[in-house]
Amino acid sequence: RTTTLESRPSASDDGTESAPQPLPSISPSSSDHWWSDTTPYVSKKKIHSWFQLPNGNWELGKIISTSGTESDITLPDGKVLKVKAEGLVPANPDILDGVDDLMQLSYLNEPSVLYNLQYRYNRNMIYTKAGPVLVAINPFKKVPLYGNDYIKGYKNKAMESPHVYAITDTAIREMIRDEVNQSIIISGESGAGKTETAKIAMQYLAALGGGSGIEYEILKTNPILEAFGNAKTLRNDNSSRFGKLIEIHFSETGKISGANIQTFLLEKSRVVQCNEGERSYHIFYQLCAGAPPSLREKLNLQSAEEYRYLRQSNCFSITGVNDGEEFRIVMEALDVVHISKENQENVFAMLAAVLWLGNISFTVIDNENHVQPVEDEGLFNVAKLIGCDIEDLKLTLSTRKMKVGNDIIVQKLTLSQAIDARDALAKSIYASLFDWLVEQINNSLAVGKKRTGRSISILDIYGFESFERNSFEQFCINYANERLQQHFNRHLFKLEQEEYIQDGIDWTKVEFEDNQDCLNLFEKKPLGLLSLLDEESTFPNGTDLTFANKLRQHLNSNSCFQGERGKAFAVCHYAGEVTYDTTGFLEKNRDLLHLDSIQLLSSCTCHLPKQFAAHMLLQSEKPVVGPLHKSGGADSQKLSVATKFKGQLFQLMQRLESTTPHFIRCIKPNNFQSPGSYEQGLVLQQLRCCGVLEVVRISRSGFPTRMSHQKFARRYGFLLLENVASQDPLSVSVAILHQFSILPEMYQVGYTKLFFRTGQIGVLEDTRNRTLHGILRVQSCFRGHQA
Ligand code: AD9
Ligand code: MG
Repeated sequence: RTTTLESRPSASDDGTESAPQPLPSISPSSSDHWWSDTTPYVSKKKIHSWFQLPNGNWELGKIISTSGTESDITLPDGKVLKVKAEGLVPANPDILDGVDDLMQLSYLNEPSVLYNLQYRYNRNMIYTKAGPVLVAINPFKKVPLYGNDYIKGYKNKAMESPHVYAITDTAIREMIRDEVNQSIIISGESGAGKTETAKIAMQYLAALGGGSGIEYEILKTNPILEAFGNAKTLRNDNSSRFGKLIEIHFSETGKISGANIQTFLLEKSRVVQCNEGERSYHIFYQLCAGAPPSLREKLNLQSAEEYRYLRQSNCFSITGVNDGEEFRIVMEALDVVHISKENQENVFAMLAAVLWLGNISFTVIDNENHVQPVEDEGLFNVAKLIGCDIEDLKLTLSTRKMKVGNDIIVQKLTLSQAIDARDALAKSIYASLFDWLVEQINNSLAVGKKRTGRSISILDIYGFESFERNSFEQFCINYANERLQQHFNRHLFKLEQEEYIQDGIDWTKVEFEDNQDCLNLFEKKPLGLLSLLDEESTFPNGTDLTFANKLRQHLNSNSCFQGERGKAFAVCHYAGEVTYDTTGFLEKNRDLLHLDSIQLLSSCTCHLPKQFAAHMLLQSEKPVVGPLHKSGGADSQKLSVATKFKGQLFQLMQRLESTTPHFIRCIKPNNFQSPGSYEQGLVLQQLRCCGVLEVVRISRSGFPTRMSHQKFARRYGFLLLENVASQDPLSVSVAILHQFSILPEMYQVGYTKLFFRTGQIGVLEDTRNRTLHGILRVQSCFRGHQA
């Protein structure tokens, strides 16, 4: 990494109006022991201290006496308690209540961090810095922190308290200053607020403007993608079921010139099946509730309750959401991204076709359980909506053509095979529609075709999930989160410390929770979860159970793996242990669509299904075969879902590696999506998972700002009073440090670079800016005189 970090908001120059400032005497220049919570804490009299209640929560008390191993503590309400002295943890002085960077805490320990975050949260200050990382706690209510006045405030630096706007502003500044692409990486559990945070960052970027309304268009992609890619789950009423990287391009003048959206692995199983209390994708309910009468008639649209796919989970509405109104918002947004009315109607026709597909049922026609689709409105509507021959549709749903030697034979499907074929068709139409929409949006956003400038990417993927029952989807989602966690670790712990050591400065290593073992468990070849899954998926006789058995057989020695009974296994993720049920793993991983179905789509008179079919054929270079075609073998297989996903993630990480990352960690304060409730245990678990305390520790004792001797000498050399033109960069640098009386404990001189503690470079930058400003003024005066 070559970028410097000097403009990061820091403890000393990051004041807010509302949050109190630290004691002047407490500054990082004192030796390190004063903040370290690893030093044994001597429980002194009258000192405020944290102690833990039996329920695990921390409570603040004042020590009145200590004898032996026990201390007497008074609580704020006057009660006196006897507690174990060794369990006491030092509390910070009141004046540090609610500091806006955890780096400012005198005592850095878990209860103090929890308390500080809660203190701020209770006052609607949901953002707090943890060194370079922005911590955002989901308020689950509207907070008065956004909008034009705030955007202006952060733009002209009138406001500096931690905020998504502030971190986005930093990204813009660093992009311009360092000429390096930037990324804003948002992580956190499901429901923690990633998608909202991503939108807030986009809002700030959009305020930079671009001309041609491109920034408005970019914002309008959100309601569209959320309608088609988000759904109500048990964790989040608006849960993203796909990952998204939006890359916003800038022109050389710093204006937005276009954007590109990349999406990752949409959860398509949700289209045909979802759990009690959850919903399918929002757009289905929106369409049913909001379609105008003419459209309803054309699509023969019924209410959501009439469709089997929507009915099965017994949940149709979301509290506080008007699906009909949302539909109008989506239609408007589709206009904005230049999707023609005709195409919009085609999109809605595909949605209706998916819904009607779910209503197709079958009758058994012989004693081998072979079936035929029932000729009812479901069948008729699907044929009409996608524009295919009704007899072709019936055949596709009830038979399978197979090649045996040189002959084509037709095999009848059993009931469960027919249902699978029907559902596979519905899923593939929906997933193709989603991809098609993203493609249209990208065409519309690619205004500035000549991409000369830089970019800022915002990453918002589905958060870590752990349900009662976890399937293939959670397996992929949690794997993605492991990858992201590693990127976070790499940048904040590994690279940071490696750089200190390489450049030969004094440094005691800070340990962090490395998740490499868990990633190995997934990725190792040939004996990792993904390889074994792929192998079993290609075996003709492989089943979910044989897969689970194989895992137990090969992976039991891995410390992150736990074999369970039957078809289950567990993985120790960085964010906690998750037990997966392998039921459906192989089929979802194979994700086969029979050639018959693709041929049916190609034969359609409507252009969308035709396009989908062409795309599917292109994706699977080799002919697609069904599970009935028992030849197996790698040569007849298209890429498995897991392998494709892994490839996408690797690409994503590569892309992110070429950017300067800015991390936002979203935290969910309770599991009920309810405002005002802050559960210490839940927050603490999330803070621990992402190593927030360690990040703060490194940032505080570390040297987050660095600059090569050359750059430093070039940048500030002209401020020197004595003439040093002939000297080498290191001597010039040292002269600058002396002239500005930078304290020795505030920097270290490495072999190639100078390393500074937080905030140190600020003084120099200010002087430089003032001086440059002065020079410019003098020059313009001078030119004025000449003229
Ligand atoms: V998932 O991994 O996609 O399931 P996210 O994306 O982390 O999840 P999301 O952004 O969807 O969570 O936030 C969940 C809900 O929290 C939102 O629907 C809002 O109701 C609420 N939320 C989140 N952030 C804010 C905020 N800054 N202000 C107000 C918020 N409400
Ligand atoms: Mg989300």
